[in-house]
Amino acid sequence: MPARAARAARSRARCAASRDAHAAPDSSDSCPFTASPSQADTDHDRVGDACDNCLSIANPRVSLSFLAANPWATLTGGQRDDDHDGYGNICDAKLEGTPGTIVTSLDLTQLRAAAGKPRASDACGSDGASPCATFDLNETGTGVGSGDLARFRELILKRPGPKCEACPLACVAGTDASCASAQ
Ligand SMILES: [Ca+2]
Ligand SMILES: [Ca+2]
Ligand SMILES: [Ca+2]
Repeated sequence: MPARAARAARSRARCAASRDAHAAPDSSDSCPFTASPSQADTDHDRVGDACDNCLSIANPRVSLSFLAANPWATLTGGQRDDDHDGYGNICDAKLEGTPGTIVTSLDLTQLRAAAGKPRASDACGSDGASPCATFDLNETGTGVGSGDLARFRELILKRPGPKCEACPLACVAGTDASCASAQ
């Protein structure tokens, strides 16, 4: 094969293997849908800084089968984000129905009203009707509990995040959950 044709063939092969059009193939790309030439990953959770919904806290993407097994769940960029605001659960203690942008004691009141409830139910918060998944702040266990309270204490008096800047994070929901129309 002439050299030029060989170069073109190699280029086509690279494009086919990398959907964000830079050198890393999707199989090893920390951001397969967002251009991330440096592949930087500050919190070492294998989600690149350019597409991480919690930049400074490790929160790996869930498996491809997660939503089928957990239909209450919602993801952005393949990571847990059950209120689908672009901030992963693990860095987002700003809970539904509380005013302001900083996590306060009002959010703690909501979390306490969710204590002991199964994360798959919609019986949480002070109204007893909020999705409990949004209170699963440590993304661990089947209910809202002491681990989520411990995570909350790390987040109180802070804003949610930080997350990747200006990253379009696709929202994907299980069959019982939903995504906001505008992300
Ligand atoms: Ca990361
Ligand atoms: Ca992270
Ligand atoms: Ca969130």
